[in-house]
Amino acid sequence: MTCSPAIRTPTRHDWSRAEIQELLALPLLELLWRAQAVHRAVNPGYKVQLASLLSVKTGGCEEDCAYCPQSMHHSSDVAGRPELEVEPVLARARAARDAGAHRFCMGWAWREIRDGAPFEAMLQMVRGVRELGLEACVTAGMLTDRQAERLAEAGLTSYNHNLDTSPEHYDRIITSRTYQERLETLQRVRQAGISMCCGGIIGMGESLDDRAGLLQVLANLDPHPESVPINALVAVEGTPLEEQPPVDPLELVRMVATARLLMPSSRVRLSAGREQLSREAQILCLLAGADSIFYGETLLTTGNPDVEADRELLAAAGVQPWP
Ligand code: SAM
Ligand code: DTB
Ligand code: SF4
Repeated sequence: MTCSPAIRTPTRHDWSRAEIQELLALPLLELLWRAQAVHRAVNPGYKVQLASLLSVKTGGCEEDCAYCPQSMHHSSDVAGRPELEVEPVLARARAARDAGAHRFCMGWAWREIRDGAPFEAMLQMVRGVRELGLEACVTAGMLTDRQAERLAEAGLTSYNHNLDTSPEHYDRIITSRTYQERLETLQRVRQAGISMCCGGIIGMGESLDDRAGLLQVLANLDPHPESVPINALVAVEGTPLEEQPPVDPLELVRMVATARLLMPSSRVRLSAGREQLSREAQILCLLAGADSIFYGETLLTTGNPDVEADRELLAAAGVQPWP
């Protein structure tokens, strides 16, 4: 057990599910006050990191993730967009930087990274994004030790690979790969010295116990993932989850606050689902512990608030983009 110098709360990796359930179910203001104490202590001079997302290879994915419009198993499959080449990707990264982004995240709708021309192009993209002075994050499915090493050599800051939900709920959402495979990929990322971006989604019909279960697995990773995206399901027509009711925004606030309490020094990202949130709900999420948002009109295939709305959001909250 280590102690963050900024706070007296110990950083733990032995959370029980019952403890986490208790936090998630606290009276809302009590949960917020506790989370805020940690949030303030670890983030002096609080700033929000703006991360831009770009889908490099869209759709046609072999996996059957029930939430995802890019799975070839769903009628929503958005395949058909050409895979982007290095130069246009770097042009988008430059534009994102000029608009104020500090991190550039690139997605590939793959089950796993394959060697060959597309992987060589990915490495060039990573190098190019880093040369622009941006953090670079890639999300592209499973990878081998050697691929992780090569991504690290190219300067990759972070690899995104979400656990999505609890181990128990997982099989109801994805059948084409296992939780264990997800954990092994994360281990390879760590081994290569790349920082880990790992979180999940709420609003997929999971119970409170499942939410606690996801947070338990994340918080008991040692060290904690440096980056924890918390997504609210974007229910896309044609996916098996198209009829899921929208999550109560206060549930998202609870999830963010609990993530902040469990993983004090991690960057907690308020991710998909912001388009459906009021300005006030988003500000509550920032207050609860989020210190990053996705910035730019699209996520991978779905919408995100436009840049102007996000500038106004931050101005209304009185916070600056990071650094
Ligand atoms: N194929 C890679 C993988 O699954 O790791 C990378 C791309 S995948 C689209 C990245 C993440 O986006 C998923 O792990 C999931 O958490 C999130 N995601 C995908 N569709 C979503 C949706 N409809 N709503 C919320 N989050 C979603
Ligand atoms: C993450 O957790 N959320 C982002 C990022 N990591 C790659 C992706 C959200 C995707 C939402 C659905 C879409 O736009 O296709
Ligand atoms: Fe493929 Fe990733 Fe979508 Fe799953 S979440 S279907 S792995 S692109």
